[in-house]
Amino acid sequence: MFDSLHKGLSGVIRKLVSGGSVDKKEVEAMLQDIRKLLLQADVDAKMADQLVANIKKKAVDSPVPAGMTLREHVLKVIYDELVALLGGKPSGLAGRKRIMMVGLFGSGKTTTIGKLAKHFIKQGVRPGLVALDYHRPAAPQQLEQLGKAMNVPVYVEESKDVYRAAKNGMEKFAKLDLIIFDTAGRNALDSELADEVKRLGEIIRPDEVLLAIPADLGKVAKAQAEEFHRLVGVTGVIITKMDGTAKAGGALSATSVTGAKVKFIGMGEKPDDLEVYDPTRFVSRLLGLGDLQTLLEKAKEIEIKKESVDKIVEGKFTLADFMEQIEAMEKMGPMSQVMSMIPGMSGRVSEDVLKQQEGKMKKYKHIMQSMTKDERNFPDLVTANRIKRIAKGSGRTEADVRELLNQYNSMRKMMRQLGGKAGMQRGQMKQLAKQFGLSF
Ligand SMILES: Nc1nc2c(ncn2[C@@H]2O[C@H](COP(=O)(O)OP(=O)(O)OP(=O)(O)O)[C@@H](O)[C@H]2O)c(=O)[nH]1
Ligand SMILES: [Mg+2]
Repeated sequence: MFDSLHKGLSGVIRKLVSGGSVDKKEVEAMLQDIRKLLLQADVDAKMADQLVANIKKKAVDSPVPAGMTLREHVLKVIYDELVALLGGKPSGLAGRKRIMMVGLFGSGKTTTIGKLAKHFIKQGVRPGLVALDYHRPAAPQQLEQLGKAMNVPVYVEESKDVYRAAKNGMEKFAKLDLIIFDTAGRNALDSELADEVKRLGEIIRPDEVLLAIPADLGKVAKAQAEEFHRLVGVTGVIITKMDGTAKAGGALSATSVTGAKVKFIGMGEKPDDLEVYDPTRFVSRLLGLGDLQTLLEKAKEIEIKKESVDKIVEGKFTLADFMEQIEAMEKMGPMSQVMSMIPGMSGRVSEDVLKQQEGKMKKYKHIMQSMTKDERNFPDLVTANRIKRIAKGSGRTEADVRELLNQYNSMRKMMRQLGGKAGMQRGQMKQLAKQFGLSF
């Protein structure tokens, strides 16, 4: 997603942050680079021009505020303006009782409903799903399968009457916290779809109408969001398939001007591939400033225990902790995604290296699984004899087991050196990275 924009922008920012002294002329050249990058990401030319003009006015033509260097000032203005372009303040979901999902054919409505269901279940909200697509024969079954996989009830109307389906579905799930309605798509927003969506809106009276827009739609997203908005009053947009295009800037910036806020972004086909959209974080990541907050939240979600973090910081951690951390890291997602959220880390380590590290972690995990609890808690107990047994038990070589022990020892040493609780959050991220043998 956004790889080239991210690479380009973070390159410009790195130049800005790490170069020698900066003068206004250089800043202007940078702005032209930024403009070019935005156009490549399919951002509307007028919007890109406006952005550059705004930055120039605020950063170059105005005096630098006291206490700031030109460099810091420019960085802050670039950041603020990009955030404004890509949606401004994040907006959560207002109501949660009835969500109606709308969008054209194949825009990702049904897939997104699965992701939303998972998102809400994690928050302790029990949803029910109602099938409202009786045009495409397999559509209700698709929703049923999805519900089955997540243990979420699905209402399918036998009579195939979409309006009865809406009423009966609401009755059936009246006691649930949340009902999500999966409406039918069409090739275009023709009068047939318009009528249906409008009538369904009147029956359901949803708290949220979420419009699914595929990222590769680009600038056209604006017209589509506006049309749907006129019909049913779109309360939020979900940009889907962000993972599949380098040109998602068009859809994101275009919808942000319609007043319909982007609330989530879809990053893949699986139920976990949904992110709450927060323009500030998004821009931080684009600029390579990292996204500590998202990462910390993810870490919280999977409950990296405080004691285990303390142990790491104090250099007291054992192989048992190491294994726990590997498992926690695995739950966070692919290393490349995790790395892109750590300040100063994005783009520093190549995909290949990360893949290699992931392979190693898997290997280490298998080896540690073959150890006894005592061995994991007191790694110094692992003697040559035990190494032999562990290698046999895990189907790895003795050299592999030694490699793990060496890695563990040098990690422990490094962490002891890092020590201290100052800068704990940043430290914590560094520790996580260090465990993967990455230096930065
Ligand atoms: N890569 C990727 N694929 C996605 C994403 N969201 C949906 N898809 C895929 O897009 C295709 C269409 O998704 P659906 O959820 O069936 O779309 P829909 O809007 O319900 O389609 P209709 O019901 O036919 O109108 C499926 O193959 C999905 O797996 C995403 O965020 N990333
Ligand atoms: Mg569908």
